[in-house]
Amino acid sequence: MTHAATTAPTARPAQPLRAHAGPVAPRATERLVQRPLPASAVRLDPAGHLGRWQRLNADATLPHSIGMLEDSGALPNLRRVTGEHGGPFVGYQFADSDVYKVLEAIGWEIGRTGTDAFDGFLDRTLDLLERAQDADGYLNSFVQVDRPAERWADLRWAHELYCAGHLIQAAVALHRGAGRADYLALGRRCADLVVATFGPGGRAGYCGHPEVETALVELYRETGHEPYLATARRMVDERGQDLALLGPDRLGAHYFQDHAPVRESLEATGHAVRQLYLDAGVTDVFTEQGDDALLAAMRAQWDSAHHQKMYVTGAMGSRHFDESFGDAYELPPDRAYAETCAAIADVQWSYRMLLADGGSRYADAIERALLNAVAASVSADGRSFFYSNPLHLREGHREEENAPSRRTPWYSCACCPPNIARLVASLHAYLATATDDALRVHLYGAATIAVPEHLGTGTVRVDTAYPADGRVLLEVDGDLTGSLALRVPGWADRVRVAVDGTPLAAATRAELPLDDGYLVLPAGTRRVELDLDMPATTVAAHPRVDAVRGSVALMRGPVVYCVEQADHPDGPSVEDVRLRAGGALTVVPGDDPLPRITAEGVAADAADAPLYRTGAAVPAAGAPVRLTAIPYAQWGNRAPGAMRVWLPLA
Ligand code: FUB
Ligand code: ZN
Repeated sequence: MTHAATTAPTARPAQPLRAHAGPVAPRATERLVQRPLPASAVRLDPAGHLGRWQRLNADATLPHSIGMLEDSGALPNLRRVTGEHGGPFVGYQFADSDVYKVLEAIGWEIGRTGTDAFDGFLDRTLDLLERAQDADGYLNSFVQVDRPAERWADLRWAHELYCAGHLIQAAVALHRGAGRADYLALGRRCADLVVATFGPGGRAGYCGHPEVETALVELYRETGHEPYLATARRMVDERGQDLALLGPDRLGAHYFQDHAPVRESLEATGHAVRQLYLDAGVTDVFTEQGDDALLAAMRAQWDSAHHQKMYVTGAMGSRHFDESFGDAYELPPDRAYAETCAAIADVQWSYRMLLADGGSRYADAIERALLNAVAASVSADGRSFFYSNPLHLREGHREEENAPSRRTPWYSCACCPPNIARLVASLHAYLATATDDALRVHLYGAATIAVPEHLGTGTVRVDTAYPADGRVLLEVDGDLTGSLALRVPGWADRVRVAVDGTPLAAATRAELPLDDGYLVLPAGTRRVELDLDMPATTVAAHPRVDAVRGSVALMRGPVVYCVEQADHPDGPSVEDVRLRAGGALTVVPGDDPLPRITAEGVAADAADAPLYRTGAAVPAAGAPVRLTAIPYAQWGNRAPGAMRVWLPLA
């Protein structure tokens, strides 16, 4: 995305930054292939690609979201509980979770910068939440006021546990990032009630929308209190066991991932965000407690989602009707639902799989989703958002609220915007991990990484314009006594490496001696130049993705491109363009750090063509056109118009 400069000042830290963990901080390490670094060990350079995004998030997305919590009714809903607001409940039953996601984002933001800019909001909101929370820890503004007799009565739809999960995650983030024991206590009161109600010895039950599982595990990690973990485990174990806990629904049991026990559920199905949040929670439970059947199911789930049901942008979920995964290879570009939250959930889950299972494929998936699907969901000014992320916007698109032609400032179901805020505020935590003997770098961005104590002292400085180009310079300032393992992305064909000034290899990825996708450089390495060739290329989908058969997408490195009408103001319609097979693709630098791609195409105006023609299998040849493609993440920031990722070949 193009990150416009913003002017809102970010308060400077008054104190040295706190050392703190990021969103995932496993306690049990014996099953982990690698461990997270503390979030405070990684600082993204504010001038780099990811760092600019974090700055935009802090300066624009977060303040905007705080304002929208008021305007959308989410905070007034909570004031109904305290009697300060007399209007009706506004929005969906789970609107409280919008507040919690913003709070979570603030926790990571304070941890990252030490800012005090949000302290007033934090204090006011804590005061409100504490007063709204029932004495036994219950907090749900819809149920408390409108259905007081129906606590935990509608596990299928009421989202009480889902909201509790987001409250718990906010509490953990604010405790880790900002040292807020008051927020942790608020979250624990709620979690203790969840444990008392649904934990061991309590009634059986789990939420129609998974989320609380991963939250409870993280709270266990933060506090060491075992019942949180045991409750998450119980919810994972009970799900899909035909206990009639959620009951029948017009959307079917698959929608809720309640059709089969978790260990037997090997295909990504049903509501995409629900499936992916559940998978994150299951992976967390495996990490803490073991059970190889859980890991095996997660591997199968991951393969199903990523090898059969993922868009080229990393987005997931192709059906609008129930926001769900489709069948294998059902990936229509124009009717892609591709909800922002699903891409975010996939980043969160794939990171947990990276920790638990290792392998650069997980980091490849994180990078793909982050730089394409998630990045596209935010406007250049950080204040409007896509909910669904189609790969083709048709001329004259008939808009639906969740499928607009342009990003909008908020949604009546506002799950996505604050979800972006919490992910981006914690992005630095995803960059690198450690094993007993190596520092592993997974995502490339200009950054400084503190060497973990067990691997020496000092920092590793990463200088790169990635993904604008593929050159990454890593320099050790201090003493790295372990090795340095660098992910060689799956998209990279040709790689040059120089270590301490000595060229090691100029090789194809397949020729490199990679360990699970990582190039491992020995202890004592001081300077590595990694140069990943980043030509513009075409990418074709599996032949069974009928919706884009005969088409290709343009990519450069990890970045997916699209053709937008705004770059072809005098025609042709991007609906009618085709790419000349084998034609040159030219990388054209411009104002934005990410270059454009120009390509040879043809176009024949098809606006008046009959819907069906007899006997003409091949479309008529068209006139030559010069096509301009921009990064998909940047589409929709200029004049409205059609856009497409997949280009039929001429
Ligand atoms: O149900 C809560 C959230 O609202 C889901 O995760 C989104 O898909 C939207 O339906
Ligand atoms: Zn969403």
